[in-house]
Amino acid sequence: MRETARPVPQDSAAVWWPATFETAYAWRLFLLRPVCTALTMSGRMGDRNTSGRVTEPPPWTDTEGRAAGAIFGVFLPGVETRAGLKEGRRVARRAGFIRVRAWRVSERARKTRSRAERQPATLFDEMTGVRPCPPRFRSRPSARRTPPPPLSSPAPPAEMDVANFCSAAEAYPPPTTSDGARVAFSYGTAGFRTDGALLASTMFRCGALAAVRSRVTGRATGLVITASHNPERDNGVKLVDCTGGTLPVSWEAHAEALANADGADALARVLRALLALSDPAESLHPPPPPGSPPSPPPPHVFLARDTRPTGPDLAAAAEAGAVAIGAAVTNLGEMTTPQLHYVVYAAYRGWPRAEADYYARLAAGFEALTTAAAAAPPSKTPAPAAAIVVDCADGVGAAKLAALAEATGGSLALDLRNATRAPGALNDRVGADYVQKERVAPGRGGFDALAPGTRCVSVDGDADRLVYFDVPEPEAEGKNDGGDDSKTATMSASTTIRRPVAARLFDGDKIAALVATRVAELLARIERRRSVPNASAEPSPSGASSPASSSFLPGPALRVGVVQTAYANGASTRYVAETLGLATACAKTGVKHLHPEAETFDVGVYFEANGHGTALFSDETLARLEEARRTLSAEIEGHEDDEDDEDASEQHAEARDALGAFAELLALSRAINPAVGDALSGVLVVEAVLRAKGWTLSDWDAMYADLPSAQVKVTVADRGVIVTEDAERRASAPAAMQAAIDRAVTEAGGRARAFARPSGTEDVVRVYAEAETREGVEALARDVARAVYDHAGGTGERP
Ligand code: NG1
Ligand code: ZN
Repeated sequence: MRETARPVPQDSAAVWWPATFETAYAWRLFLLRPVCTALTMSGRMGDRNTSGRVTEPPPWTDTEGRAAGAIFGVFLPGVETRAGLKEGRRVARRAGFIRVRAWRVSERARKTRSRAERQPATLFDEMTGVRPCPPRFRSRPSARRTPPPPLSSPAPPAEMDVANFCSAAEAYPPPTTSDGARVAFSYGTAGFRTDGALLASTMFRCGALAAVRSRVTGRATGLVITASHNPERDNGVKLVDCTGGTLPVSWEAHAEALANADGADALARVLRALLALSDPAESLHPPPPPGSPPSPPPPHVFLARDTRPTGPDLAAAAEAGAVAIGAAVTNLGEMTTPQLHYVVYAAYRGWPRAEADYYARLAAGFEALTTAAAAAPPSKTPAPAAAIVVDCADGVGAAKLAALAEATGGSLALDLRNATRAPGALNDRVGADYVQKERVAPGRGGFDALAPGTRCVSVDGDADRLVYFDVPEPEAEGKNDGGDDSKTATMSASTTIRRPVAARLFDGDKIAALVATRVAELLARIERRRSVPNASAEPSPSGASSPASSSFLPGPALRVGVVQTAYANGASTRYVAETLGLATACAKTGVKHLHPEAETFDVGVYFEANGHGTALFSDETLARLEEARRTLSAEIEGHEDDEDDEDASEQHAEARDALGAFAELLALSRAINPAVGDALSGVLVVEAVLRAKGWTLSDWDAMYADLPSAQVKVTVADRGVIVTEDAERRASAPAAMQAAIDRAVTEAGGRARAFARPSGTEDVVRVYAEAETREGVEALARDVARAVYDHAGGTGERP
């Protein structure tokens, strides 16, 4: 982890001088300045285009705006006094020495890394004997005009240097198409996402956006460079808000305005407009903790990336953007998306936020969860704890899952497959998206050779999604290969992909149902209801069952809800509403929509069908649970002597049982990532719940039977022509398309349902269909795909 606690001026050099020489040395350089300037302009200072971007706008800037000779600016006495030597003087007082630092950035260096690295030391270096900065810093754009304050200083002023940013942005020109048009960027379901080679300018600008957001909210924000489940050549950026959640939807337009600003003037205009925003628009949820000053001080951006080959350069661009406008950056290197969310979440709350703290929290939660569950043993014997076989999608999750398993001290045994960094391997016929959409085992990793029923998990490229699955009896192989004819597609010289093997899938809907079931069971023990799962009860309008008056949790019953999207299988929604008696809600696709909806509940479980989700316990709920647990624990201790009284002993047993339920519920809240959906914490929670219930995968599968469903992609000329409503379950435009979909659904009959919506991460329209039979759903999906093709400008072959 490299923490740049404050902007680091790039291409810098430092040297220590005896303090007694300070004045004499500075004045000598001041007097030498005209000579040096002339030398620089004549090219004898090294690169003819050398430009200084130093402590102050130099007074001798030439007509082209270049600051020839400015490398000496740092030694001007006035500048020394104000900034450069302040630090030195402090040190000098202690040790009798001062430190002086000079900055140099060449125009060419900013354009070409390799050339910059070959650049010879300047005459200045030779004259002064100053050690040149390490080559890795040389290609970066200038940091900012003023040298950073010492580490111990208070929060930097929230002034941002738009002019410096705009000039640094010249090194990141926006891409153009082959006919010279500007590529337009739109903030999709989860940020900007496209071919990684096109993203440098967007990344640079997103760095600045994260910085501005940090300034406006007064807290650190985050930025993660990933394209999740997309192919390896793609990349993308997801912005993380200061609370640890996604960037508020209202700011997406700002992000687009910045990414698409054409030219320095437009860029400056957009930035100035953003800087004029005095509050974050949406209220921060929860409000920042009162009293303590924000740490780290704003503007500050946490940065991480997944394992894509374009990641390092794009991370450097994002960092440069944030630094150029005056923010400090903590570059965390490779991390899963949810880990970066957690870092920002923890910083917001003043919690320890190192990667090790994340593992420690999850592992401790898992241990507490399994300990609490063991105290109330399940009716059935738990399945023997064999290693869970994990498909890591050849992504960033591999190393992180290994670290998590280690943190649990062996209580979570994982057999990690597809954990390579082979070129082109990421998400290629492996990973959660592939397994969920195709309903087959990963194409690599030896999953076809596993014993039937082996517990398997697949995560996606940035490890924010997970699905469970197992492989069937060998004779079932090939029966459900989705019509895929790629029996031996070759991915690389050394890897052969076999025929897809059908998988029994446990997707996000099933995970949500499992977690919600456990929460409902624990609450029933706390609230002394004996009716969960509740097969008969009508769900109450609020989704909350009223507790018995003797509930161990004083106050109103907790409102538990499950939030899904239109892609949730109808059978799962029915199970949650009718069997569990819990509230359900449908949000638009993308965690940015599900998360806020889940926050409206005391305990909100949200999952997309693709396995992206988590469970949120509101702060008030956690405080209530903790308080009630403490009270109950004290009461139990106070009545230890009543064991002989039969009634008292029964009550005592109930109270002990409730105490165990409190402990498990609180442990659950710690084992799960509270900031966003997380495959790593998802594995912990699913394992703990299965162990607590003593369930095998078949028990879990028996919860409800999915309705047959199908997903198809249709390509159209402009997917923007489709406008959706009703949480994307219908299209308000094109009207003829929706009318045709309605006809197809009616024809399919029964519990059939279908919709079409433009993807926010790929240039396709996604069609979803669900019906009572497999034949019915295939026909429905085909008819809806045709409706899209015919009425929304389909391209290529008609479905
Ligand atoms: P799009 O491409 O907008 O459907 C996909 C997933 C989302 C979400 C995002 C972010 C489906 C149907 N859609 O969005 O749920 O995970 O990617 O990665 O799976
Ligand atoms: Zn993902």
